[in-house]
Amino acid sequence: MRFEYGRLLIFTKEDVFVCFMSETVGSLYMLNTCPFTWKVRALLDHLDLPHERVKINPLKIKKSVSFAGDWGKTPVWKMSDGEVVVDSTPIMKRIDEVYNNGNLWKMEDQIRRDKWMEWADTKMKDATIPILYGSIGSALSTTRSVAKHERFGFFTGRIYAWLGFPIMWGIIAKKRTKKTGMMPGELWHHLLDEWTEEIGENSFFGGNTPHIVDLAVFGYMQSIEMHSKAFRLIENHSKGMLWFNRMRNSVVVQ
Ligand SMILES: N[C@@H](CCC(=O)N[C@@H](CS)C(=O)NCC(=O)O)C(=O)O
Repeated sequence: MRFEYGRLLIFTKEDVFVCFMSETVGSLYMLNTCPFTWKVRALLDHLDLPHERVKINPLKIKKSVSFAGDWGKTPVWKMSDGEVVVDSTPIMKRIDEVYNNGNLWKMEDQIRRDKWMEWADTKMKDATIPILYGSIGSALSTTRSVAKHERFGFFTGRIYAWLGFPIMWGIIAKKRTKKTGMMPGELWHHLLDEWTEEIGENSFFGGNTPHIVDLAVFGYMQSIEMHSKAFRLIENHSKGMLWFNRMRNSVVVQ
């Protein structure tokens, strides 16, 4: 039992976090290292919504979220009234709609909003695998870190770390890096240049306060931050980090 995010949490055998101080608004079925899960977490934390986090075994995703039909991926969001929403961006919009009057998704310039949400969900998404697994060293470091952070069994975690890294590095990351022709760190710097240029003189994409698009980009970056070796490659983007730290401070609960 311990305090986290200002709330009393109890770790049950299944590693389910149960919040006690207030009623929960729903349950997030998640992987600790999944970038899409981090997007939803960023929103839930920003709105300070008490919720349950159900960590699932990465080798049993389909079974663990079978209540969501054929989706078979994380994150899955189950509202306290039983409504199930899948896919990170629709989950974020639905949570904002139900618990925040849709205020974080609202934007006068809807074309700009949709364009940048799409940008985050394609460009940032595609840049995440290469930065985590783009070199043999970072691939091994990431698979070991994933094994540590996820709910694998004792042996399967170790097998994943040592057998997974050549696959992630040699096949998956190589293919994605080839697509852009840029090295992973270079690609992230390029994206953060585009992102900070779009924000311009404002503090956030949303102006003085973060928008859902800010939270989505923040989520992708937080999923990298947990793997310190990979994050070092983007930490030296000064404008990007200024925005990242502003985001961190804007989150109600940390
Ligand atoms: N577009 C989805 C992608 C979800 C996704 O690919 N999640 C990964 C984990 S990070 C997953 O569950 N993969 C298992 C699979 O594809 O079978 C989202 O934004 O939520």
